[in-house]
Amino acid sequence: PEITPDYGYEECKSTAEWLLAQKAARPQVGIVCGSGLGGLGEMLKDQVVFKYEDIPSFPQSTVLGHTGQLVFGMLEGKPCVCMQGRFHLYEGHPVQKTTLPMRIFKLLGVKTVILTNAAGGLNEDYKVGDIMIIKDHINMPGFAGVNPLAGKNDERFGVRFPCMSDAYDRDLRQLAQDVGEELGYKDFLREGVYCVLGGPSYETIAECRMLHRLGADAVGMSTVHEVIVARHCGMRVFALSLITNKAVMDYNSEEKANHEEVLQTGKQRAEQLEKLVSSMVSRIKHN
Ligand code: 6GU
Repeated sequence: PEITPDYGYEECKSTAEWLLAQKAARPQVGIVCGSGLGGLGEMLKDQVVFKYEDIPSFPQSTVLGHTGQLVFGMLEGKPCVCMQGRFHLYEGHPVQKTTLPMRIFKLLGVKTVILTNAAGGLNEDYKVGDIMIIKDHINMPGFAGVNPLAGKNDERFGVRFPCMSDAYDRDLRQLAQDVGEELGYKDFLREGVYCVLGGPSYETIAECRMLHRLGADAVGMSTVHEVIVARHCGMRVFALSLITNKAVMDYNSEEKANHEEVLQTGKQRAEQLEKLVSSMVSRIKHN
């Protein structure tokens, strides 16, 4: 009989066990690749690859620039799992479904989650191609009650009211600064606040101005919900935005946000972003 997915503990557990039974090695680090940034997955050695459609209870990815596969393998000698393609609210998934992979990561044994995304720059100092270390977020859909933890809480994952003031691990952010400096990335490495919106339409000029005034440095359509669920179940989190375009803040501007520009910028800076992440992974310690 068809089982209605509830995205609960038992369902996550059986998916994790199914994956491990297919000779996937227990990963310590879980990586989520943003639009056009799936190249990280190709850096893994000794790969075991699963198409999302073949994984029990796994959602399907529908966006151009997102491959839709889960890759297990070794990065810098550490067992990792990498999502090439993630799930977004704008695809029509319920928010709990977009974050299901985080709970599967947890049950696979992941200790640290690294997320990447493409984002629009709101901070006027930011340039296209900048890499922003996320230090905090604004969960705009959360203000309207869209939170992946809404509903019955399962204590096996975490507490009813999880803290979010320490969501973006300070030590990992420092590590990124150190590694970035060593790699010579100082001129384009930033640290700032990421604001998530539901999408899929890009922001109006008035919306960009509002978000900027509210303290957001970059705006996008992902990551925050995954971070909330990852923190709820006690994984460490690190996240990066690639600034693929500048959010339009001026009524005289001729610029228009578009997905092609987002993917194009991703291509130009992807290699450096991947190098930053892999160098970090080589230095992450798990006790
Ligand atoms: Cl300008 N806005 C949003 N919401 N997401 C983006 C973006 C802009 N650029 C890349 N992703």
